[in-house]
Amino acid sequence: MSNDPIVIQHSASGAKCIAYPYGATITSFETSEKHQVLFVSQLAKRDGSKAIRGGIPLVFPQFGQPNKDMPQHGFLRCNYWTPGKIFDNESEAGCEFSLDLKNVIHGRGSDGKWSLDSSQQSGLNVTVTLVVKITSNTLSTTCHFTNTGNIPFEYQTLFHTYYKVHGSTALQPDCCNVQGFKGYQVYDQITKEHLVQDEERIIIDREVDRIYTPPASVNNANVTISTGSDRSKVSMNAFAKMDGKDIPVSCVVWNPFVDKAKAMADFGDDEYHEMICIEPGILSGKDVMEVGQRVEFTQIISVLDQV
Ligand code: TA6
Repeated sequence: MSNDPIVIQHSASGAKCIAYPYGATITSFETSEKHQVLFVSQLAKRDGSKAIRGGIPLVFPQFGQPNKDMPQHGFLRCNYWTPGKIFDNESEAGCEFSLDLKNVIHGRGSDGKWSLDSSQQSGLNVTVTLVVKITSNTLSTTCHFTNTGNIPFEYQTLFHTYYKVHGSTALQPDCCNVQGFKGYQVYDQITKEHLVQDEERIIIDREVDRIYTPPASVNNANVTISTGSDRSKVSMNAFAKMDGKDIPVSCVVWNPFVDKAKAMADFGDDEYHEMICIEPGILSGKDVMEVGQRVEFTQIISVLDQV
């Protein structure tokens, strides 16, 4: 399988996006003002040996590794997708990537519903496409899932988005912070504590690995992220529908900080100063896709203050 990067240019605005067929992982989005939105580690592997450390890795059917027999964060980001034709018109440019589960060998696990039997068959099947679109200052990603098998399955899915924090200022609250989660339930994956987000601003002052779950009345995620000493700001809006019905979208905020940064071979020891992950996802663990059902999950990233 080719892993040559796919370069999407929006001729009308000069915006540009790069994505790899391996994992259908977007690794770069530059606005019409040449402002880079995404972070990729200098040590990231781009040779298909492991998921790319940065950009927008795709997570499905599990977040984390509840099924120990399947890779952490599932198998979308560690298999080759097929890129479709690039489109480029006055209003936007983009490309669609598709993944046929029949070609997904790595990471299905060898027990449980997702594994293959001796004839390489599985009761489970799902078709997945990723549609990437860019305009002068926005990057949108939509995953379409269809249960094309003959049994229902539980799933989680998430855009594991790494934002570049300009000027290496992720630990400076006035340069890097996230707003929009006030009133959310919070599960801290480090301390195992459950709490409610009562501060408007979230900052990075330690290893941060928290799941933010919206109150009952909220389905979509709408956050504003300050992304560096250049005073740049990004808005992120995420929403999901199952056969047209809203699905609540949670979000993970992650920064590995000192120790976790040192522990990752594909991440520079000091790179935690240069990034923040804001990851919208369907994470309840109780969401089921019945046979024939379709889920559409979208993330729209807009650069607000280009400098
Ligand atoms: O999204 C946060 C998280 O689940 C962290 O716990 C950390 O493991 C991060 O994802 C990166 O996971 P990865 O498998 O890409 O190293």
